[in-house]
Amino acid sequence: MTSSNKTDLDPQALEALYGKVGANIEGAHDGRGMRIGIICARFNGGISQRLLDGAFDAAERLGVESADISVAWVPGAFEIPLVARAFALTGNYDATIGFGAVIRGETSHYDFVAGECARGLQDVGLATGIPTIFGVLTTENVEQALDRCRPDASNKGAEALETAVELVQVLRASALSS
Ligand code: INI
Repeated sequence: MTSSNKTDLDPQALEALYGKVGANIEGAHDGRGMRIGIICARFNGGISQRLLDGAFDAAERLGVESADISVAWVPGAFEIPLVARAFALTGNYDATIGFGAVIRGETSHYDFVAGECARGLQDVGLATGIPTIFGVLTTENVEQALDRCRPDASNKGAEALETAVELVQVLRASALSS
């Protein structure tokens, strides 16, 4: 997960906290046995595909079987939440992730598409209790989008898959999942 060096969590401060609180819940990065539904936008589909590649790399690292990942393609980012909801309601998935790119320079309705996709995914997660991850890039230009789906550790698709696994584990550990 990427936050700046100045704002990163200090492991020593965390260690000090452990002794004080009743429960300190963190999600293990262990995806064994998890089933994940991924929804990809065909608009800027080359970006979705690169994010998907990153997600599959991370899945392998964290023990998620590729056979336990389902991928659905939709026209654009605006349509992602509806299919995320359908995945979540089946009861067959531990988490869902949306992949796509909304690029400001390319659209006059950037704010609507990006904002509604983010809001819709959050709504799905809150309504269903299934971790629903916003893996859609929202950038000023194509170069920024390409920069965030390179085939290395900085790939945002990999980050989204890691986030999904971590959230599933946090909910399990805190016994908040239904
Ligand atoms: N969809 C995207 O995924 N990214 C975009 O940048 C984009 N632009 O530029 O408009 C986009 N538009 C399509 C939108 O997601 C819907 O598919 C369309 O409005 C039909 O509902």
